[in-house]
Amino acid sequence: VISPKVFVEYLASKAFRFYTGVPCSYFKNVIRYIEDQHDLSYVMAPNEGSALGLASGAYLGGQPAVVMIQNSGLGNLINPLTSLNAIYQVPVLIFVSGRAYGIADEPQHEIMGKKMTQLLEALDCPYWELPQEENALAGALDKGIEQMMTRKKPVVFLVRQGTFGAYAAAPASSAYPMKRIDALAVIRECLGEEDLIFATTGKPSREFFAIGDRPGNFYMQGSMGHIGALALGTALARPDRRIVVVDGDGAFLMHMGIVSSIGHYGPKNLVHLVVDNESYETTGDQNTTSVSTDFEAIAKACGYRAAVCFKEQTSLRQSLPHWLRQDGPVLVRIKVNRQETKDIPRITTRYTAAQIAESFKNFVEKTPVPE
Ligand SMILES: Cc1ncc(C[n+]2csc(CCOP(=O)(O)OP(=O)(O)O)c2C)c(N)n1
Ligand SMILES: [Mg+2]
Repeated sequence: VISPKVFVEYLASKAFRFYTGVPCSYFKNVIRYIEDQHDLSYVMAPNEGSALGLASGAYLGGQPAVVMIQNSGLGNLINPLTSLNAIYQVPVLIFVSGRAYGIADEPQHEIMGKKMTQLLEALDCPYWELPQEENALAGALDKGIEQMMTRKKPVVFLVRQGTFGAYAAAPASSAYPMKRIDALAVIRECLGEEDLIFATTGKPSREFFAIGDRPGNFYMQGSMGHIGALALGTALARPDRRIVVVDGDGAFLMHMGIVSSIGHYGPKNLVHLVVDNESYETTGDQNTTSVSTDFEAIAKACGYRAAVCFKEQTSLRQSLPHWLRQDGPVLVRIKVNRQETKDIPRITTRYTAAQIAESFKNFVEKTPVPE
């Protein structure tokens, strides 16, 4: 086990003071440690490709930089890796967590966990496993950094589960009275029987499943940030069915461009809910940038017919049925706190991902496509 302090201090001694990424729970304590250091910065990136862009810009600005991501986000990073860093010869030190890498894990991680080393090889990207013992750390990092500088390209360290030890940071506080699961319960109460629901990646979909599974719920397991696109596709294919998206702030920010597409095509049958805790709660409660971003203004500027925000349960319960029946697209931002709900079951204990898609599609097909 490597202490976050030892890891970060060693990197800082090699001039790495600029860190960026999208969180994985494997890096939870490292991110907290960096955020607590006055002379280091952790820059929140909306997605992994942006993280590599940010780190590359820092390098051009004279600051060598580190990217920390989950392996699920390797897909997002490949575009700048191949068409920016490789050809412009911009070195960046990248740490990639190994979900489903040599361990049993959730199905959404399986393919990437098995194939990521082959992917890195295909991309001519040098990679090593990060040692799990502190006494091997300096040697391994030195070798990687040396290769990165001489070859003038990004190098990757794969990080196994449990590599980093504990770091006790003060928990982030939040003044909003509602818990995420309570907001989800209100949403569940207000749904019509025929409504089609798309619930976002991570704990929001797990909690929504726990509150009360119903036909017509699509639970996104991986593919973070793409729930809006999925819902827009179904909304356009089935203008006769009401589509309700249950998004998270981190996921909404990840591929926010889809908001412009939703606004542009303007499906009347789509309501976009964002359960906003200003956090990537699922991966260990790291801050997102949502605190400083006006989602309602963005939605309206992109062509949504209305955008509203609720901060407590009573008004949400009173008004949500109205907004769910309005002509869309409508954005409903729901501010919730960062309190964790323990022991939420995994959806995969009941359904495979393929079963989720199949039963959803069957539910849609119960009513024929209108002429
Ligand atoms: C491309 C990608 N990057 C990172 C992750 C890891 N991940 C899973 S859920 C999650 C946080 C989601 O945050 P948000 O949408 O705000 O939901 P919350 O957990 O806060 O309710 C992250 C970072 C992932 N699954 N996919
Ligand atoms: Mg969140």
